[in-house]
Amino acid sequence: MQVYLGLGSNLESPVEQLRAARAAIAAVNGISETGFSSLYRSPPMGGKEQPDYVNAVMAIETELSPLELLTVTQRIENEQGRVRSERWGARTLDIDILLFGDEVLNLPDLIVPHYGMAGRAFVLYPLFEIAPDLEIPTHGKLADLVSRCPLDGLERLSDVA
Ligand code: A4P
Ligand code: MG
Repeated sequence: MQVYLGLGSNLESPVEQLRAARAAIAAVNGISETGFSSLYRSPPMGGKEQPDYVNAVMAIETELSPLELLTVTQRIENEQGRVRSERWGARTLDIDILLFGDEVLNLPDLIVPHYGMAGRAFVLYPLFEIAPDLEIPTHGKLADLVSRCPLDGLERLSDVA
């Protein structure tokens, strides 16, 4: 199954967080990496006083079920990402399952397509970079979503994580 993951971090070294997350995800049995976007910086969505985020999108092929994949991504968040933060809301590592093939899932623990993705520049632009022809279930063409989505301060950082 072709899957897209959204990675985000606003710890002091978010680039390192994303690098570690990418390696950890790619090392899982039943997952292989098929693409990785540039890194992008953006101001925190939601207006809370916290550091800027670094975001990226990773493409994988997986034999895991959606819930198995969620267990894996949450384990990686816990093991490598989440450390105690004094600031409420700041993230060392957040991994969102954006798309799982063209499945539409409304499970108690897993909503796919990810509920916020259609309006978030820090998801849409990196996704468009690696999969410009995507059709998002229930939302339509990715290219149309991107063209309607203001940058909101999004900035491309570098070509490779
Ligand atoms: N869950 C349901 N659907 C999914 C899915 N598709 N992928 C459930 C992953 N998880 C999913 O997640 C809470 C619960 O969502 C999980 O237990 C899972 O069962 P969480 O990661 O523990 O909590 P969260 O991330 O704080 O909540 P939420 O609502 O997912 O926050 P967001 O939407 O991820 O936003 N600003 C910028 N610039 N860049 C960012 O990346 N990220 C956030 C977090 C806020 N502002 C940001 C950014
Ligand atoms: Mg999340």
